[in-house]
Amino acid sequence: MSLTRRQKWRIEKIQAERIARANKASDSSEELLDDTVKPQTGLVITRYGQRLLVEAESGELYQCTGRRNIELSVAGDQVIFQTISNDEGVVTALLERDNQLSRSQKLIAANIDELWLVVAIEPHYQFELIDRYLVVAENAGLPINIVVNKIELSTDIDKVKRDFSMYESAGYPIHYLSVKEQTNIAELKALLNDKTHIFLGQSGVGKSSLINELIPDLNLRVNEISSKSKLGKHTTTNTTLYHIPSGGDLIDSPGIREFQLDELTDKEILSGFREFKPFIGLCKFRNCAHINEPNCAIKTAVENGDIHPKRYTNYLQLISG
Ligand SMILES: Nc1nc2c(ncn2[C@@H]2O[C@H](COP(=O)(O)OP(=O)(O)OP(=O)(O)O)[C@@H](O)[C@H]2O)c(=O)[nH]1
Ligand SMILES: [Mg+2]
Ligand SMILES: [Zn+2]
Repeated sequence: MSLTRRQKWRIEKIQAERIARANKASDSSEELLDDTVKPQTGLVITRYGQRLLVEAESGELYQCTGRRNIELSVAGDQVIFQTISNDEGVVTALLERDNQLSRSQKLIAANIDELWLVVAIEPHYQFELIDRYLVVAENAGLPINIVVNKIELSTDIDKVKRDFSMYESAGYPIHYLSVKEQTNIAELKALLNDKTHIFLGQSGVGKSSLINELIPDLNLRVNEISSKSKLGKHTTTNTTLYHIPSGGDLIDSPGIREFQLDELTDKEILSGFREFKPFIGLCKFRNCAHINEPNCAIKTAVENGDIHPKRYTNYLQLISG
């Protein structure tokens, strides 16, 4: 049903009134906005509820609130803000994002160049969880790497490598490392320059440990953030961006808990299996779910060895769960 011109006009009028009201009833901090203070661009370092920690181009950090009528921003966002004191400000605009990563409709971070899915020997990686993370990451359209941490705890590294061969043949670079024993840390470090990288993965796999290892003075930086925001000791409950002194940014994120599993749609799941892509649209039935249908191009690809059989069973498991 299309809207009549009159309906459209009404909707626009209501929206304009809402925005005007939101501007009027703005935060008390906003009333402190001084027209003589020049707006500047900033980078969102982290978000605590409704508050943002914003870094000015000078490197100074400001605790900010956002104007009510602008979309909430997250780590990695570029914003326009105005200072209201020597460590506080108000965000007045959100700049356009290159990309954004969300889970269950909740925004995690923005303007990311590469995603690193971290798994470990302990807590032991689970394929279903890996595939869920990959589906989320693929749907954000980001380049993805897989890190297998704590390899020194493995008694059968060949088995681990066999387990990850299906991800390798799907095109994901796999990095085996141990933060504890410094295995392959230098190699990883060399891959992280001059871009924004996000570390994602189950709680306890060592994302923060790895970031600490990659940024030697991070403890300083963590203290700096927590003393500024006055929110006590840093724990990974907030997605936070850190600068590598030699260039590049790392975003640490909290690991998910069981009850936070994403509700994935069949469409998202299908586009989350990147090696299926060349075969989609080639099945006999246009609405093929690639389960029991005859002449299914995905199943044929599995039989021909173009898709790893374990990846296909993982797909079936996700789609039926
Ligand atoms: N044995 C071993 N333990 C490690 C290694 N890397 C990290 N750990 C330990 O794993 C535990 C969890 O590490 P964290 O860095 O807090 O894990 P995280 O992924 O940031 O977890 P969340 O913040 O809860 O999502 C800590 O006790 C680390 O010391 C490793 O290579 N080997
Ligand atoms: Mg952590
Ligand atoms: Zn099919």
